[in-house]
Amino acid sequence: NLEYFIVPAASYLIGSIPFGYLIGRLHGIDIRKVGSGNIGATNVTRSIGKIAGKICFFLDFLKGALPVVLVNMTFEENTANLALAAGLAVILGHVFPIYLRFRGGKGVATAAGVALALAPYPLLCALAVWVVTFLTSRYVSLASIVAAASLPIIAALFFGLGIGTPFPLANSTVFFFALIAFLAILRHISNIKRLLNGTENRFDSGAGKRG
Ligand code: NKO
Repeated sequence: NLEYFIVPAASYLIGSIPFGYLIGRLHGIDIRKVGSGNIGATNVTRSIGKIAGKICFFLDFLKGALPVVLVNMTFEENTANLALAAGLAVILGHVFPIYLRFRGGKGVATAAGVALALAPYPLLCALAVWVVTFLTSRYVSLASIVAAASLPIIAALFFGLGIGTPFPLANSTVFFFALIAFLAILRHISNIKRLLNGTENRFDSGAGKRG
């Protein structure tokens, strides 16, 4: 069962590739020192521009989906546990990247990629929750927090109704979504503090504070 070591290790290294940081470097800035200081797509959009932000989101998202898709393609049976292990490892790589002294992003785009590969319908619903929350509040961070919290609930509903389960381990998947949502929300503590004291930046009103 060597794959239970190799797959998570390789996934962690893939997750560690800090696309937001690399895009910043290409533009001659250290993304960790501008805007919110986060290496995610939101801060790349805020600090560099819309196209760079979209590229960052796409690459961070793809990086999440890739290990899970590869596991499901490579291993014939019993892929469910290994796919979950790959998904967790790639998100941990993004949040605690070895190349940036373990100081990485908040794991929203990468977790969305993992979730798309594991359970596409629940992820699409969580995406809708993200869009509605963002359009009504104009806070990216709030949208990410609410969408993350909604994902395990939506997945439990879908699996409970027997819809959209391409996957044998429904209970483990719901638990897994709860775990990655908890991690993503923990990474938003500085955003939550700003939301509570009214200093969080709305998306269309300039740069955020460090944190
Ligand atoms: O710089 O602290 P900041 O204001 O940048 O950034 C806060 C932001 C950090 O996240 C990002 C990634 C941007 C993602 C945008 C679109 C995401 C759509 C995802 C929908 C489903 C989410 C499921 C999450 C499962 C844990 O928040």
